[in-house]
Amino acid sequence: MGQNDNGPNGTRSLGPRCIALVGPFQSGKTTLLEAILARTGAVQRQGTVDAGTTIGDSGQEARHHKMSVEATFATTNFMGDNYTFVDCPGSIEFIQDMRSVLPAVDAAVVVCEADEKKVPQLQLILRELEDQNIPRFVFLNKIDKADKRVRETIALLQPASRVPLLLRQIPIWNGDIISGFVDLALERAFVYKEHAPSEIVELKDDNVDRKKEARFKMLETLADHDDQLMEQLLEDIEPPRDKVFDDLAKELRERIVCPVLLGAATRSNGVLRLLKALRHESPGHAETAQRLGVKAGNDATALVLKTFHTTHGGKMSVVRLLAGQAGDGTTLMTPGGDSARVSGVFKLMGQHFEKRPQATAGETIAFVKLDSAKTGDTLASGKQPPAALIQVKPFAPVLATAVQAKERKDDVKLGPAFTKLTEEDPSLTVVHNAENHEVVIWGQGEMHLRVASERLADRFLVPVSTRPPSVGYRETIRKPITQRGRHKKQSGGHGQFGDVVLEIKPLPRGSGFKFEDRITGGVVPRNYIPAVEEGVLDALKHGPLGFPVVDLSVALIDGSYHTVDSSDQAFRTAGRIGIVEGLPQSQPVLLEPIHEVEIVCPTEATAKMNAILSGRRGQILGFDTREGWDGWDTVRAQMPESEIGDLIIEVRSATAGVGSFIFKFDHMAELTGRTADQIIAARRAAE
Ligand SMILES: Nc1nc2c(ncn2[C@@H]2O[C@H](COP(=O)(O)OP(=O)(O)OP(=O)(O)O)[C@@H](O)[C@H]2O)c(=O)[nH]1
Ligand SMILES: [Mg+2]
Repeated sequence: MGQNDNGPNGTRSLGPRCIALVGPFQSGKTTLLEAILARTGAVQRQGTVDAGTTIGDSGQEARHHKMSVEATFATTNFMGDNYTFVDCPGSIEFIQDMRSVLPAVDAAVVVCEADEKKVPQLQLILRELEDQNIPRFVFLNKIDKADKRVRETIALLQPASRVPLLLRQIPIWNGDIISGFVDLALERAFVYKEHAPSEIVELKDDNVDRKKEARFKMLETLADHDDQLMEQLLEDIEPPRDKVFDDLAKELRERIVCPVLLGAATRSNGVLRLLKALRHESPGHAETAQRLGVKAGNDATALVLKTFHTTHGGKMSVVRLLAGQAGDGTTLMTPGGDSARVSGVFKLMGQHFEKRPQATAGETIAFVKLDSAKTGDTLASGKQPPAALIQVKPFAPVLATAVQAKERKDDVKLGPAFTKLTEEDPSLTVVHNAENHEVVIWGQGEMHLRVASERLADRFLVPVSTRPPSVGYRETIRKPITQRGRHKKQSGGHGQFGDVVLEIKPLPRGSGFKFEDRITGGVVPRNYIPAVEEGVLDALKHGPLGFPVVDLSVALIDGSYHTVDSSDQAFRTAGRIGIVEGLPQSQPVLLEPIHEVEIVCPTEATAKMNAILSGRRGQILGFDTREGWDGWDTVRAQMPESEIGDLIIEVRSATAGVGSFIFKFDHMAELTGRTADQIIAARRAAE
């Protein structure tokens, strides 16, 4: 076999590796994992996504939707070394799992295809890798249905990467079909075999020149960071093969190039070459630990990549052990000072776990019942709490749904289920609205929320129903009024008597509510006044239009009492009556929340954003280029909350899935006319 089989590092093993498979939606990551597992003998036969037989999508929700919805781990062995591959979801909505895993991997394989529409997504993913300094290969997949030159494809994909995409293989065409490839570093030609290693063949004449040219291009790019190689190229000296492999490995590790390999995951084409490139060129855990700033020493140090709860109760923390050893009985501490004892180490293969003895540095394994550990946590075995190696901040949520247990008896199970749900996926947040008792799950998109409610049912055994969350409408008044509120009841012995006169006045937007006591001469005794205010506040929870009333002042200016029949209760009722009778005459008006929205999108979609925002009663505040993002814009606008509800769906469809936004409350604005009438009517109908 060729030089590459020993590799630039000879036979020295770098220990167990952890490699992420990432890339745009549906590019073939799960299929590639399957091909890798079949090629390395971890599975007997390569499963397919369509038949629902892959390890990567073995989770219930992934199977159901035929797409990955969480990171899946599978450990295998290749040429004597332990490798854990992490199949990450491609959908932007599930990108959080990828972001939690990336910091601890040695390298990523970015699986992509020659599809122009997926370039913005590719850019987004490469961006994460660039920002986190992760060495990365591109695996140009689906080469079996390539309909353009690979060189054209590279040109198409290049704008998504800040570093050069370095073509390492060129295809061998047989008519319209790619039948094999030439490895430009090995200088060998291979013919693809379905589900078997490619076969070395003689390089044919017409490919010799193409190879020469492409190889020169590859070397030229490498030489940009290697003066010696540049000199050799200029002087027409053929660089030694070892030198080329060394440069490939070095420049990958320094993240100044991104090598591109070709293949077809469904046929297992190009998979062995990919594995060999990973073996010889990707860094090992020692380098990864160094990148993360792990202190040298004997302590076990690990990062939690994912947390999940099995139906049978156990919490699993998938960790990458970056240094030291850990097994049953090892005590690990979080940066917060909580400690937990490892009581079970498992090797992962999709949904399947296999108990195993102690783990050594570099391995990716699952620990059970580390109750205090969260995804993203640094764990260490020392006496002192470790410093956190990383901080992964989830993306801000963009879509919400209100949820309710389908059966009342499950209400008590909801709280713990939400805790587990958000522990598993930190890009979901659960918000309890104290005002209307609504429970709202916030997430990254429609599918994300759908999977969240499926998970509540499947994993945590609480079936839920969902509906759009209510909008934070309010109402206020436009006209001042003075209103009497009188409560008098004579029933049998003890009666009830309370009598107040309220001066009700509008206040400027954002003032909230003010209560004033302007009683003179004790016409309402002091001790009843708090009860009047309580009654007023109670009535303001539900104004004449059906919403909480804000931005008004209520002054208690007059009233009367009865020495026997007056009570707190009677004055509370009187205060309430004053408001209930007064407000309808004060020209109530609906208020709707307006948020400031900041949309980010590729520049070609900016005009579409303009139209989307205008169509949703948005007021554009300005456009700008997105800082640090070539080819992207930022659009700022003010927009009613009711229109933000499903805004993300439209934004995503106008941006090939990559547009997003953040928003924050700005002000309440009066809403009149037909839209207001409809909202008020809907509210009445719901009551
Ligand atoms: N023709 C062809 N189709 C492929 C290849 N690899 C994957 N596919 C198909 O592409 C589709 C998506 O494959 P997956 O493996 O689920 O892709 P993925 O990247 O894991 O998808 P997500 O995880 O949902 O982003 C499936 O229908 C695969 O059969 C390939 O090499 N050639
Ligand atoms: Mg997948």
